[in-house]
Amino acid sequence: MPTRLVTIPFSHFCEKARWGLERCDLPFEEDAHLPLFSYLSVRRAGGGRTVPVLVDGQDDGKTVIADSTEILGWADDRRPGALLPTDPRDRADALMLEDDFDTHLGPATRRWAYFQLLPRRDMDDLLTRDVPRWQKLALKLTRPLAVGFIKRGLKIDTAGAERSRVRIDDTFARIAQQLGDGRRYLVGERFSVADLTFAALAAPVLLPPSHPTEMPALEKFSEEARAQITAWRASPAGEYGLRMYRDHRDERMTVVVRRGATA
Ligand SMILES: N[C@@H](CCC(=O)N[C@@H](CS)C(=O)NCC(=O)O)C(=O)O
Repeated sequence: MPTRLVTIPFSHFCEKARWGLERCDLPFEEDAHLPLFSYLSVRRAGGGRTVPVLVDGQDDGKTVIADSTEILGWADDRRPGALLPTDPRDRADALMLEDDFDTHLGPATRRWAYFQLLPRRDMDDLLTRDVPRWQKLALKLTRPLAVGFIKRGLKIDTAGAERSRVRIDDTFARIAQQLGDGRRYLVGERFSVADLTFAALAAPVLLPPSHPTEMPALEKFSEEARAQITAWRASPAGEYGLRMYRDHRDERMTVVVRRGATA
């Protein structure tokens, strides 16, 4: 049985797990769903509430991992050093940064990007790519209800988007400071889980061209949002995040079967 990754395809925490698995050259099938509809598959797989959830095919699905950080730890155990530095101090630093990005940057970029894009029905085709057909249809029929639910659940409103913008600025400023001495990676001399997590979780506001799920075109955003994205992309942290995508995520290392695409 193949290893399965239950996802919301455009979720940046899912991209974090997907990138880590591909970097470790571990094959998997992606089982893609829309937000809210994902609960069913997550529960059925043995997860909690959120995606990504990995179901290990090597032991007939007995091992279920329901958190992106733990999925990357599982992947690194199989390819030691591919994601986590082997030096204990560097490893601790990388894990601390990963946790910081998971806690602060990830929720902020998600809220800011949702705030910009949720009102746009013309984004639905992009967001529903690869999910089962019945979910696309269900979204069409229940859109106002589903969007209202997501907005309330994630506090997506003008004040929340502004708080998130400030939080993204804060993280970008801290990263710029850290990169100020000319280093190419956040920890040590090599790409690690810290770089991967920053780039994946910043992707919704950097729109990297080599992102594996198609990102919305810049023109789809309001003028104000376009100016903000352009400024983030040109900032030292933004340039670094885009460089991580360019240099370390330019092609797929495994074939990903999106099961939803054929369902
Ligand atoms: N700590 C989790 C967070 C994952 C997460 O927030 N996933 C979101 C998608 S980006 C989710 O599943 N949201 C559905 C929900 O919270 O109900 C991880 O790193 O895996």
